[in-house]
Amino acid sequence: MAFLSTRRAHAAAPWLAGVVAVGAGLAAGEIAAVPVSPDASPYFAVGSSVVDHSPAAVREWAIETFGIADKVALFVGMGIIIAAIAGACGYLERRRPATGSAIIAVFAAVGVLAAVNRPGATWTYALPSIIAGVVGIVVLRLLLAQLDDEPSPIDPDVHTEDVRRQALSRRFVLAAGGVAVAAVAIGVIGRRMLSDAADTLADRARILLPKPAVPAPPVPAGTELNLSGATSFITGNDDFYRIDTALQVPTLTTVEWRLRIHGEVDKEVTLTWDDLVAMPMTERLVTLACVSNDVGGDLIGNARWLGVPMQRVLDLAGVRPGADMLLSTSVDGWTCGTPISTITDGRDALLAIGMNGGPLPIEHGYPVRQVVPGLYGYVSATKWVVDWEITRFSEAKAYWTDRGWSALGPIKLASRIDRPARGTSHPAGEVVIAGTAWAQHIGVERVEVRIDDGPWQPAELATEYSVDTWRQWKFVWQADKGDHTVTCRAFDKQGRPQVERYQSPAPDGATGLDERRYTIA
Ligand SMILES: Nc1nc2c(c(=O)[nH]1)N[C@H]1C(S)=C(S)[C@@H](COP(=O)(O)O)O[C@H]1N2
Ligand SMILES: [Mo]
Repeated sequence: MAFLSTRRAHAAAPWLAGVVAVGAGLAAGEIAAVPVSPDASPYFAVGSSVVDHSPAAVREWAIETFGIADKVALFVGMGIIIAAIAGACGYLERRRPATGSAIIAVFAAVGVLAAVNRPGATWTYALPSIIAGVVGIVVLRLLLAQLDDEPSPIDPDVHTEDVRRQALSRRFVLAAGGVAVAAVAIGVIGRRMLSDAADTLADRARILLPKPAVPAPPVPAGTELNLSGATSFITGNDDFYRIDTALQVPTLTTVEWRLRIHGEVDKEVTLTWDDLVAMPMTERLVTLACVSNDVGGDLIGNARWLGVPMQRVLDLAGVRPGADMLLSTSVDGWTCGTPISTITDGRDALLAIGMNGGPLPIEHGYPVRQVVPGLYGYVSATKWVVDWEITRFSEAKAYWTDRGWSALGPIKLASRIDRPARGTSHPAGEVVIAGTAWAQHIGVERVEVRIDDGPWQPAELATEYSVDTWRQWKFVWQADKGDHTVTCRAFDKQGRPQVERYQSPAPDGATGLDERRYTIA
């Protein structure tokens, strides 16, 4: 404390407050960038923009002078400049309140601009810089407030002044020191997570997927009805629903990835990425649905998956007789119990590495996940999968079955209205209703539509792609004036109709019919 009990130290306090506050803001920016993207970190977004926009001559000079350490030099240089300006912010804020805050706000705005202009950026890239700015300003004001109680120099009681100044100094030092320690800790953690994410992104950009030995059959004309507002037959990666328990998307590279197969097997096997990609690949279109998908919901998507048949991988280890469950675990510890019969009965259960022509997106399980046609995701679709234990349903439970959901989760027969949008108005006459229906691994036989309490009428079905993909349908309605309710129902190829009685998703998937209300004017 002693160093702050002198006048000079007091003069330095606002500078220190500025540096600590801006440091805290930058640390907050790092941690806030973690759920967004490594490119959204204000510090690195600005640094990268400087690199991208500096003239070639400057870049060459930097490379000549600093060699391969040119980027390190840039970030260290930026750090020194930022620290100097940050100190000045503290000084200015102390002399004329709000001036330092204004400069920090300008900094934050520069961060926002740099971040939203990174390749592939979305508006969420702005958030870390905004958070950094807010934290910087709030911390600066709080720290300077610790100095504000300082007694006036004309205080007649010199002795008291010394005592109060001592106490004040201690408070300021404790606050500034505490914030600085927290900022460094948070900044380091944030940076670690961001560089892990950056490693995974780089790994994903580098890998080449093998060509399928067994390609997916082409999508025939007529599978896609091409009606505006209807769901497309293949769901793009960005539109594909995402469900998992991961607060932080696991970051795993193909170099780190292993799949250990153990339990009731003839021999334990550990597979590397190279082992996996050396096996013949199968490509399939499979519709994946979440058990939490309510009637009319959108937690379902159809994608082109590339992977090794799970049966072949099981065969490497050899399943012992009596075992009936594959208990798979993700790198972040989520577990899933899949009936071994659904892997060995000839359906296209895949240990997938590709989605819609590229590597798996990181949030969809990079580098390796499971896809089993016919089963809800919670019992089949482990993302970031790293461990397979061969066991029995009588012995093991998995993440969701431990929380009351059914051990078995075949996807229920369902249909959905996709257009026109719910609650819209239309002129009397022809209204084209369209939707999707799915009877996974069985196939959709028929879809019917009912207007109000009228009779069930057949809808026109799109061409079937396979029993493992959803099927589009449409119904041309001659609508007359009034408020109407349109309902749909599907039948599967075993002749079973959709269950009409409503049941909520827990414990084994929703039932009930999708209906929509429209006004015909
Ligand atoms: N590691 C992991 N895998 C998981 C889950 C999870 O929470 N963790 N959720 C499952 C559930 S409930 C579903 S519906 C699917 C969703 O896959 P998607 O996010 O690629 O659409 O992933 C499955 N795989
Ligand atoms: Mo799910």
